[in-house]
Parts: sequence; structure tokens; C-alpha cells
Amino acid sequence: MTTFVDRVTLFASAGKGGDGCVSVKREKFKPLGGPDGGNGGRGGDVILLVDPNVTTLLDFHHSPHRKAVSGRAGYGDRKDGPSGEDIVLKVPNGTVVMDADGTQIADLVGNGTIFVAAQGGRGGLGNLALSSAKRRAPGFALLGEPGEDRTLILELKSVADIALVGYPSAGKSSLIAAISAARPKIADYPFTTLVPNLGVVQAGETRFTVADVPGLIPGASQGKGLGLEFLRHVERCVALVHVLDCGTRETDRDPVHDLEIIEHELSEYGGLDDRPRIIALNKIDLPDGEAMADMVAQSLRDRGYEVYPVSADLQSSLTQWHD
Ligand SMILES: Nc1nc2c(ncn2[C@@H]2O[C@H](COP(=O)(O)OP(=O)(O)O)[C@@H](O)[C@H]2O)c(=O)[nH]1
Ligand SMILES: [Mg+2]
Repeated sequence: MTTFVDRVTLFASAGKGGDGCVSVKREKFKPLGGPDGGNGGRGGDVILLVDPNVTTLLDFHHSPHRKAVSGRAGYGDRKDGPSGEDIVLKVPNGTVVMDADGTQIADLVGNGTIFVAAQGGRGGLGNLALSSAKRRAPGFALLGEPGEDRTLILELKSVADIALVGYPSAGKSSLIAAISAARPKIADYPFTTLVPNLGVVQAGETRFTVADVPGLIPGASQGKGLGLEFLRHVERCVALVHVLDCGTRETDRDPVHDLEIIEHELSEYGGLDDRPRIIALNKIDLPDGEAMADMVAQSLRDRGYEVYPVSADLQSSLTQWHD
């Protein structure tokens, strides 16, 4: 079974605060020394941090329970207990945080963005801090507060300027590999890609990011295949590139029909009408591919699309180059 990993549940337990200490100063010949019990240490927080090197939420899928360290109890001789250490969990850029009901509480965009998923408990006051003019030597201290325990849903909505959409095996991952330094998995079976690949493209002075949106098939908007899970990655992009397979051997498919199917899924998902579309007619290194691209390019341009015939497969196009 395929496991979809860019939506995970995180059980975050912050550290408990340490208890305050009850202690009385002991000095020779002074049986009634003052109180000197220190405070308990603060419990550690569970913190989410956007890290550019993290691209999936896979780690949380494997270990969803994360716990920070508790604060230590205070000591005598006016010493406070040490605080518990925070744990910092690295998450991908574009991680959306929701509570257990699915209500969004944070949207973590931008490297270095921080979110406290669960706050550590405060340490309890020791009897030194509790002493006052009226109560010079309290015989008690306060307990540390419990740390927050939260169940959160994390969902990744990729942050990319351009989203590549298209049928499985149309060549989206290949195109990312061809135009950026990203090295995604490429294979001639569908659903190779289960999380979007992100690539950074440098074109002259312009730098932009591209995401490969996998899993779009007819009926995706009704939940077929991996359904709409993937379409949320398109939400943040400024433009869409349709990667259309001009070399498919499947008889019930052609680039124009594929385009209509994908557009239908996009419109069912909604909210994407305002994004400009560009078309890449892919696999023109194949003889049939080139013929097909020639055949459909003009009619797509007539519909108002910007159309580019391409070959995303470096190996194939290089071979052709040398022929
Ligand atoms: N001949 C040829 N094959 C391609 C081209 N682009 C992709 N492919 C092949 O098509 C298959 C699917 O490619 P992939 O990039 O994984 O498609 P994705 O599912 O859209 O990401 C792989 O076997 C690729 O090598 C191309 O321009 N020309
Ligand atoms: Mg792919």
C-alpha cells in the first residue's frame, strides 16, 4: 500500500515544569536559618522550525510522538532547577498546522519560521521565592505546571512559483530534472512521485521555484487515486504548466483530451482559474511525439495558450542531437 506522507498527525508533549524546593538554610549555631529552596526549571517546548533542507513530513509519519524534556526540581541553597531542553522539529517550507478538528492555526512559510507546537510548563516557586514579610519561612513550595499536550495535524502545501501538472508519466519529474538541479525519481510507471519535487530554476537573472504535482488522474477531484491530496500543492503557485505527453501509446488519449481532463479536475478543486497556464508539449524527441505536437500546437495556441514543444528526457534528446 502506498503511504501518503504529506499529511501527518503530530502528538507534541512539552516538558513539565520542575517542582519548587522546600529547604531551610543550615548554618552552625543558627538553628533557624531562612528559607533557601530554589525554583523548579521550566519544561522544554516542542518547536517547529522551517528548514530548507527538509522536503517532506515523512519523519513524523514514522515517529509521530515527540516529547520535550521536563524541568528539574529546585535545590536547597538557593539553587534553581535547570530548564528542560526544547526540542526543535524541522519541517518543510509551506507546512500548515491545524488542530485536531482541522482548523488551521499556523501557516509556516519562509525558512527559519518558528511555531511553538506545545509550550513547556512553568517551574514551581521554591520556598525562598514564596517567603514574605508575613510568612518568613514557608514550609511549602509550588509544584511545577504540566507541559502542554497537543495533537496537531501537519499538512504540506508546497511553496513554489510554478506548478507542473499533467497525467502520470507525462514527464513532470523529467522536466524538473532538466531545468533545475533537483534529481527526482523518474520512471515509466505511474505514481512514481508521491510527494511533490521542488526545483530551483536559474534562467539568466531570474530565479524561480518549480513543483511537480503528482497524482492527477481523471476523477482525482472525486477522490480517485490519491485524490485531491496533491492539488493543495498547486494552491500557492503563480502559474501552472501543463505537461502534455505527445508520445503516449494509450489509444484513448491525446494531448488535447488530457489537457481537458486535467483542467476539469482543476476546476472541480476550484480557486485556480486566475492562474496563467503554459503548455509544454513533451516527448518531441520521439518521432510520433513530434508529429503529434505539430498537429495540436496551433489549435492550443488558438485557445489562447502559450505553447512550447519540449523534450524533457535529456538522454533521448542528446541521442537525437548526435544522430
Ligand atoms: N522519450 C522521452 N521520454 C520521456 C520524456 N520525458 C519523460 N520521459 C519518460 O517518461 C517516463 C515518465 O517520466 P516522469 O518524468 O517520471 O513522468 P511524471 O510521472 O510526469 O513525473 C519516464 O520513463 C521518462 O524517461 C521525453 O521528453 N522524451
Ligand atoms: Mg513524477
